[in-house]
Amino acid sequence: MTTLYSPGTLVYLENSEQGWLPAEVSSCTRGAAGALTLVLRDENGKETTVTGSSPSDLPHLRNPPLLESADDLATLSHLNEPSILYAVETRYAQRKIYTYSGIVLLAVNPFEPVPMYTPEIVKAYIGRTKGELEPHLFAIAEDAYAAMALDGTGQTIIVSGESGAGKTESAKLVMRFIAAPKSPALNSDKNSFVDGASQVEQQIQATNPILEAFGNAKTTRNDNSSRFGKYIQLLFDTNRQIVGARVRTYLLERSRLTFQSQTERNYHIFYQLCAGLPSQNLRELGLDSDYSAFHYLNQGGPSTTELSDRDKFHATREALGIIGIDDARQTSIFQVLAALLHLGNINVTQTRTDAIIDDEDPSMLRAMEFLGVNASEFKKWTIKKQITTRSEKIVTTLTAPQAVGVRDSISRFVYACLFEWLVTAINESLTGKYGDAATRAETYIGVLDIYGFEHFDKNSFEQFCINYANERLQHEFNTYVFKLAQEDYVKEKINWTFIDFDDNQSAIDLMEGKLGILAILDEESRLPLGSDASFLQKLNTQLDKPANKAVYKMPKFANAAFTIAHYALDVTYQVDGFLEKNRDTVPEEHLALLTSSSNPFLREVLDTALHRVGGEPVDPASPNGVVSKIPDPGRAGLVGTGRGTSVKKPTLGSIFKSSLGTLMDMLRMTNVHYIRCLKPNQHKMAWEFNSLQVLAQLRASGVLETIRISTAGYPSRWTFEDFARRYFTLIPWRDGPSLIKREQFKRLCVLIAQRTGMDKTKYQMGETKIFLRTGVLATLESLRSAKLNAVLFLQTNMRRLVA
Ligand code: AD9
Ligand code: MG
Repeated sequence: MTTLYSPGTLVYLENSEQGWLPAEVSSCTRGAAGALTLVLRDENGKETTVTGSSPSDLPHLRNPPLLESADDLATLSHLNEPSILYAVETRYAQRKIYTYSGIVLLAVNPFEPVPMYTPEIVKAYIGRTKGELEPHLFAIAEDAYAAMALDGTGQTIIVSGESGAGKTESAKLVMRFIAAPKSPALNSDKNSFVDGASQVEQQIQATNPILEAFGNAKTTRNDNSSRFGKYIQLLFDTNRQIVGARVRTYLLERSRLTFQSQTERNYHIFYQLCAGLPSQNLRELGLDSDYSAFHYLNQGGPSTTELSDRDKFHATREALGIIGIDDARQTSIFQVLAALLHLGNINVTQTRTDAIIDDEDPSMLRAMEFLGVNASEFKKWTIKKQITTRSEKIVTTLTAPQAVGVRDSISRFVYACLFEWLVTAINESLTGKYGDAATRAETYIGVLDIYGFEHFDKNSFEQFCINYANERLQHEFNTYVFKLAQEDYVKEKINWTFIDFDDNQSAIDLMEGKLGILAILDEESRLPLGSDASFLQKLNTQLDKPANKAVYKMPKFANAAFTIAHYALDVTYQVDGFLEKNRDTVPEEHLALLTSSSNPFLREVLDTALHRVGGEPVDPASPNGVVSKIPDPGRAGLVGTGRGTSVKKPTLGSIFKSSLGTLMDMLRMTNVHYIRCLKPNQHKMAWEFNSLQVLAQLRASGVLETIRISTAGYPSRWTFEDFARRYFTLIPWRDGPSLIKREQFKRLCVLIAQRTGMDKTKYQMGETKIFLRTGVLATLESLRSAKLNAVLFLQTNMRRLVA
């Protein structure tokens, strides 16, 4: 410890506002009990005294200025939280938004257009390996492409980060790079299509405006927030040519359709429709460019993006056309959307106890006309409920709020089916009508754009699902990075004490295990009299026990809530609404009305969404009945293969769990690449960096955890041969070449370590590889380049002398 700190040593001083401040040791005294007292001077000249006897009590060491903005954090000689943060911040200030952290690419949102995606830059990254150029999304994309091209192994690029961090933009750029690497128009307007691009490339790009129109909305965090998870597989044939693609979506947020908070909006498509459709068509649909009359649109605050809604509408229509949805079908889609808006305006009132709807309610008549459903049947089953017991059927009346609940559940259900239908249509177009692209495909690169970890003031079922997904992704990440690393140590028989990294398996078990939260929720959801309150009670009796102490907590101050200790953070969930959201039911009678609608388009939409084509359940893995070699990440269906009362309707939670399971199986079969997007500040300001906020995200993304593990271990590992061939120049010239010739690589490695005076605690020799701690490679590299320069200098001067 005495050697670590001396006057002049650069350190970080902990600071409650900024996280850490750079400082310098100005004096250093050792006390009687071995405690060290340091006087630190920060950049403003302010002095602070720190005393401690173990490294954890003393300030973190800071890197020399030359290394502070290294483009791979793994190469920093001091790896600690402040150094990482400082490196990312320094780079961001230099307009360098990308930084590697070992296998992860960190991407800080610039919040303004940056000239980093031009055709020249695209070209520069093609064919280059990851370390050759500045860190970039394109380097990750090229890395994935090269790995796929090498032996056909499937690849997945996982893009994560909190809302507004830049996942969707990054995913689009990656897709563009992979799908159209030589395209000249990559830097053109984001929503225009690449000129001269092949049909496949055009179709792939068309998926973005469509999915964004129907699945993105303005939220407080992001004006264009994705409200669903997306996995797109770009399919390649044996010649590594792109032949098609396949999209899977996860858990579209349904509540938004019928409710938005004041600062948010409904899905973009509704505003686009009102702003962009010619007035004649608007009139036919009973709509108006002023949408304030619609309950589903006027709860949200005034829109700030109205101007572009019209342009976006044209982009959406163009994209729909490209994937083969012609004008007539587009009109059918718009009719269903209009029907939903009218549905939301159905006036439900109440007598003393019972809900009533006027037989002539104009919104109801219009909505039913467009949906092709009998209005009086609709009305009946909106204000009444039928319960089937073993012996009889009992009809009861509903209250007005309950009837509104039924009305809104129908809107959400139809919209979710429409979204599912669109995804199917996109896939038909991208795999070819008869699925021939899927048959021709030999391998693929998948891009996963999924919601990051969420924790708000009030967290509900949606946050539970999102955080559950993140918990599983984090687990895969841990497994990938840490377990594989440790297995390598065992295989190579090096001395290694297993460090106990924070495995989050217990949190996952708590959520999805046989007796876990999702299971208890499903059980409760199936009880006719189940309630959020009794769900919580069951959670507490079954889960609040010593075995779960570390992960499950009953919050002290919040009522009707439970807390999970996630890998990133403790999150408290309010149980209010869990049951209803999980059940996600439309009454059976309404389902029957909708599926026998006189509107053939609506019937098709529902049949597709319910996984029934031609009346028969379809294998979701091959929607066209075509068998593909490419494993399918599964689809997040809405309702299982059964209809009617005999088959249990799967709950949203169970559907999500199974589609996540399929996705994880799939990830395990691929090489995984990670992009972690970071949001530098909460108000979307270009080039403003809030250290504490970024630090929280680095923690939540597991990046810091990876670094902690890798500094404890041996992050660099080279085969004896690679190491020997690179560094044999560092030992006397007679020995090197002759040992290389005799292929005595291990012996060479030992010699190199000895002759360069490598610290014995900094490396270990395995069976086939040499393992190095952080920082060692940096030293060797600088020795090597010094040596090479010296040789070069000698050669040049010798030549001159001879001449
Ligand atoms: V959410 O979880 O879907 O709410 P994302 O997807 O993480 O979120 P998004 O990609 O939509 O965020 O980015 C938010 C905004 O940041 C974009 O609308 C752009 O204005 C801005 N952004 C993101 N990445 C870039 C970039 N590489 N260059 C310029 C960017 N602007
Ligand atoms: Mg997004």
